Amino acid sequence: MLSKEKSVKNQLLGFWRRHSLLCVLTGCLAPAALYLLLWPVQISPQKWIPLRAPALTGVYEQNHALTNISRIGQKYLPGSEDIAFDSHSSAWFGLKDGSIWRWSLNDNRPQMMLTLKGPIFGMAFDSENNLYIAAPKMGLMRIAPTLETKLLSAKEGGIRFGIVNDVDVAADGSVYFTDSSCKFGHERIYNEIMEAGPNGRLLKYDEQTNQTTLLQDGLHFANGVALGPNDAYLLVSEMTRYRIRRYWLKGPKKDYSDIFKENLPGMPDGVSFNKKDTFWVALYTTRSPALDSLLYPHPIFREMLFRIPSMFRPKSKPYGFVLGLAEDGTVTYNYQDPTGAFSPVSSVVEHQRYLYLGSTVQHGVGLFPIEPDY
Ligand SMILES: [Ca+2]
Repeated sequence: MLSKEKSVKNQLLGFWRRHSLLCVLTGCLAPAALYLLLWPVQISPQKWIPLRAPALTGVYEQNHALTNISRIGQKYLPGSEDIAFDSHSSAWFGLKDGSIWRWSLNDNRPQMMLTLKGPIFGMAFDSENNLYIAAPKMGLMRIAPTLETKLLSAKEGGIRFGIVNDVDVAADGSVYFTDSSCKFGHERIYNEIMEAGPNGRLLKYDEQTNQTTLLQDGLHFANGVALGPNDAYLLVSEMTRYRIRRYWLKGPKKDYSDIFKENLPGMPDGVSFNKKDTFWVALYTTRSPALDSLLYPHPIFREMLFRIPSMFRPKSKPYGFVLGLAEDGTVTYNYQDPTGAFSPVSSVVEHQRYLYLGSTVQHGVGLFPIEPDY
């Protein structure tokens, strides 16, 4: 009897020894798998299959034009997403801490002018030196030359702006701006990038009537906005679709929208026009094979990634990238920095044959002489 009990005991011990690892793994992995697959998330990603990313050859030939780019205001300007010039050629910088700085020709360093609540994402002057601000925590704002500050618009159609991102001003005083998300606020930018939904809007603010008008919704992370020649149209970057849209303001295509540039080699952020012949485009990141082939086509993987703590999520590769586009969308300038020393580039503004590069992360603003030989 005793030997039979001993035998059963030994069999159980043997089974445990043989399968203990399996039991432990099953006990740990099953809840982890259930968490990754089923835990509720705030995003509702939809399937999208991007076009094959263009190779960094030809018009996108890899180069080191922006490597070793010089910087200005390194001690004073951490995280200046955008730059704007007033009619006196003073440069104005909007920082992620809400401070706004001016650097005049006579100053040996930038001066802090005022501070708003939350980060500054976009800036543009009108002809009377009123500074319009895309301040995602507040909305669309205006700062008069006296520094008097006014909130102009915070919602449209009853929907509050989530991420007011960029702004430009037409010669007639109309103010055009983007809201990247009607669903998430600026503290949840990652959510909007992962959802990559049609939550962005292009809007117009009319100072005379104090009215905000929706020009186009359904945009995918509407980001940079820039008026084209004679204010005939606007360009709007759609960051999570790797493309730039054109919205016509005049002519036979008025109120019609089409694609200006498709399948860019990265995510477009700020767009500006040099008032002559070139649109400057800041590419925030290059294309990620994992995003293009796995995450965008398969929403379930985006949901799983969303459930992983942020510290364990893959980071985008630092890469400096600026494109110049002609009025027909042809690439005319291609400046890159594969080392990513000054990246991500969030805005590019031309002034007196220099490019000023903003970045949400870098200290100081990049300064680069325009050279056509890259
Ligand atoms: Ca932006």
